[in-house]
Amino acid sequence: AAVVVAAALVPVGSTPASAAVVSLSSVVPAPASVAPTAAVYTLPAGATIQTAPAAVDVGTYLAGILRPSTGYALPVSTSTGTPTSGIALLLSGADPSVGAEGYQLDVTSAAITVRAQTAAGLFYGVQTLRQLLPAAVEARTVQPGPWEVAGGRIVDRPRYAYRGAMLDVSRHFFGVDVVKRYIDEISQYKINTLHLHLSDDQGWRIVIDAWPRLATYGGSTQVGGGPGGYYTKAQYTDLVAYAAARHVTVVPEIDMPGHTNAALASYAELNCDNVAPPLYTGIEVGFSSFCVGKEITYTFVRQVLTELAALTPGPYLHIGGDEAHSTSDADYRTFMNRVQPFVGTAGKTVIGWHQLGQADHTPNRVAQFWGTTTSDADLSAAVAKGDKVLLSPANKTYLDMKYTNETPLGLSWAGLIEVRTAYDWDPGTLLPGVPASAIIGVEAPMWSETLTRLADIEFMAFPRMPAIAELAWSPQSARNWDGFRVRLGALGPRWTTQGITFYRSPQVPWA
Ligand code: TNX
Repeated sequence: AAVVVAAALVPVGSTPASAAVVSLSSVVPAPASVAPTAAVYTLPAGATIQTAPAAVDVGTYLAGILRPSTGYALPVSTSTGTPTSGIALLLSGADPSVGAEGYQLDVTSAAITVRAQTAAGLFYGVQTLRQLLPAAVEARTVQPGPWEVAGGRIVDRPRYAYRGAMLDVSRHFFGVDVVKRYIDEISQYKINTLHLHLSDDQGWRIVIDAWPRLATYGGSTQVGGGPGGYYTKAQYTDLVAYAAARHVTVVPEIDMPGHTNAALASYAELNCDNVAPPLYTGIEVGFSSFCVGKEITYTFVRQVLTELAALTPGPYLHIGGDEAHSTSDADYRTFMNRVQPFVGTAGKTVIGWHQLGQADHTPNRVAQFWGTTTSDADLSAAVAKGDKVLLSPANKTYLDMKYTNETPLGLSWAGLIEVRTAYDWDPGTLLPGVPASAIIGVEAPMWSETLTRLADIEFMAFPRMPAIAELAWSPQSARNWDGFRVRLGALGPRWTTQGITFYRSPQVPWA
């Protein structure tokens, strides 16, 4: 099922109003298979969106994208009949190879049909269709059209089940609107998991009823001393639902036993010496630790994780475990071996940074690798114990690393990450000691020590987040840098229309 990843734009000579029809082979992430035809579909003003009853939400989502720019009514109707015109989203008849998240897209001169086995598959088919329409479709005011789509068939499915992005809302707090916008952006590229780093030394960002000062005091500042903030349970639940409507699962993280100054500052009794440290607004790491020998530590962690699990429909709770430099190795194991079962008791699966490999295995545990080398003792221990592995190598996937020495934002401890560095590697072979079958996916973390607003997040994410999304979605055989840089460059006008701030990497031929 290899694909030809060809040039991005195919000129259409006879239609002066539209410079070009987007090529079926220009989609990011690259589909598993693409078969173009000479046909062209033109969306008529009277088109309807026909959906299977169980996929009305996907139809409504598509209509929400298309109506403002086309000015068309695009009514959404439920029907399972064979479509003869307009756009149909069907839960039957897809090539069985599409599996649980894939889709089949057929474009003829008469109609567009997306078929899948699930609403998620249809949602990804819709994201592909969206990219095949002219970039002006992303405008929020009526544009002239015509709304043409190149003919052919795409049969597509993801390489990995876990396709992640992480946002650090602790070092700088980002409100619900910013996080929703980032969810919209990642879901365009078929990312299905948003990991929220909800606690760290600089801030605690979620209300916990049993320990209210975590949010009201522990959340009251951030790096640089600004006001910080936190999510109420209602706001957090709204975020989780917004993500779910875009087929994104939220994975909440409470980082421990290190990275805990905000909690220790909020409750003196959590400290071994019963003295609360001051709030922290710098960017050092590794100086804080929960008090491993105190029983109240475990009461606290159990209550926090239980409340968090109750807010979390997804399968995972992330318990951090990185850079616990102020916790001895023995204490680290003692702490994690006591804490991990709280996650299982709350009905969730443990995920943690790969240092967690030091602690006992728990069922289905995931170790998130953030190293910069190709082997690591803690990771090997995790894999030997049966852990699955999520790949976030810091020197390739860290969206907070600078692109070049001149990048005004970001850090550089893991290296400079230009677009090619982020893109040009194979998740299946990065770690020679880890069998490909242990890899569940790839995640791109965005740490926020230097990032204070949406435009900063976007500048660091674009174009590297779509690059990592392609690693997680596309078969290795469909990927190569020479084709990718052209497909990426063709997305520039689309991002401009969407109002996305992005880095115009000199490695990419921007359209
Ligand atoms: C390392 S990676 C950290 C974070 C920092 C990040 C900055 C990891 C698990 N820990 O605490 O924010 O570097 O790049």
